[in-house]
Amino acid sequence: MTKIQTIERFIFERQPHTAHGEFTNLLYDIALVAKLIAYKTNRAGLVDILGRVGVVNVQGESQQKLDVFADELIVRICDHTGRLCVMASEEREDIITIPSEYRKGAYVLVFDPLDGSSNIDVNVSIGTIFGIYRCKDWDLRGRLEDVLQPARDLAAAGYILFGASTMMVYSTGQGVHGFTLDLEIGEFLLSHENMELPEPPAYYSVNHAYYERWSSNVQRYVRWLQGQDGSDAPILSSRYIGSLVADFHRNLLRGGVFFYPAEIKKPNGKIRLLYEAGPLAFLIKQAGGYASDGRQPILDITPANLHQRVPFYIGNHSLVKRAEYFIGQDE
Ligand code: AHM
Ligand code: MG
Repeated sequence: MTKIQTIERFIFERQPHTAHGEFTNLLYDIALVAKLIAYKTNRAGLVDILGRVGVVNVQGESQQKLDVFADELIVRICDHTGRLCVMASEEREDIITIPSEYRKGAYVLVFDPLDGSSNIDVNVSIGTIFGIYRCKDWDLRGRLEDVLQPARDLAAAGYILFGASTMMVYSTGQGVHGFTLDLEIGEFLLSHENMELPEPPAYYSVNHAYYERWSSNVQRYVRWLQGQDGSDAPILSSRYIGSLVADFHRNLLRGGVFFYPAEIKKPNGKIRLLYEAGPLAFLIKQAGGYASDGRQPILDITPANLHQRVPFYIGNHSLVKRAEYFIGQDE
C-alpha cells in the first residue's frame, strides 16, 4: 500500500535530531491557518463576507473582508505560541509585536495574508505567502531589524494556494514540497515532492496592458519572449491571472517567467519585497530557478522598510537572466 504522508509527518521526519520542535510547530501552525482560511474562502460566496470593509490599507488600496479575516487569524494563531519574537503583515503599517503576557520565541514571521485581492470577489484563485526568519539577537526583543532581513537569510518560505483545491507549498532550504488538502479527512497530504522547474519552460506571465509604461528595454524583452527579437527565443505561450501565488504556482509546475516590471512612473513596480518577492525568490531557487529585480538577485536585497516594492522577474534561470541582459543595455 502506498504510504500516505501528512504534512505533519513529513515535517516531523525532516526535523533535525537536535531540534526542539519550535520550528516544526511553527510550520504546523501555518498548516492550521491554511485550513481555516480555506474553509472561509470556500464559503465566501455563501456567507455575506465579500465586499469592501471600507478602510484603506498601508498600500493605499481598499481592504476586503477576507484579507482582514486572514490577517487577524494569522496573528491570533501565532502570537501566543512562544515561537515568534515579532511578525509583519502586508496589511499592517508597523511590525506586530508579541503581547507582553506571552513568551517570545526565536523566529520572525512575515506574511501577505491574502494576496490577489482583486480576484476575491470573482472567485478566482488567491493565496497566502509567508517567510520565516530567525530573530537576530539573543534577547528576542523582536525589533524592526529582525524583520528587515534579505530573503537569502530565510529559514523557510512558502505559500498556500486557494484554487480548485487548496495546496500548501513550502521549503526549508531542502527542496520545495507541495501538499494538497484532502477535504474528507481535513489533512494536507504530500502530492508534489521535490518540485523542480521543468525545461523547456511553457509560459511567460505579465500584465500586457501596461506595455506603454515600461522602458524600451523591458518592451524589447517582451518582444524577445514572443519570438520577435532574435533567433534564440524560447517557444512560449502567455498566461496571466493577476494573482501572484496562482501565476507563480502554474509557472513552477509548467516552467516559465513571471514579471512585474518597473514602470516609468512607478520605478519600483508593485510587488512587495518582504512579503511577496523575497519568499517566492527563496522557493524558486530551491526549485532550480532564479529571481531578480532586473539587475541583481532578489535574495541579496535587504529591505529598507517594511513595505518596499521591487521590480520582479522570477522563473526559469535562463529566462530571468535574459531579462537582466535586456535591462542592463543602454537605452
Ligand atoms: P495585492 O497584494 O494588493 O493583492 O496585489 C498584488 C497582486 C499580485 O497578486 C499580482 O501579481 C498583482 O497584484 C497584479 O497586479 P495588476 O492587476 O496590476 O496586474
Ligand atoms: Mg499582496
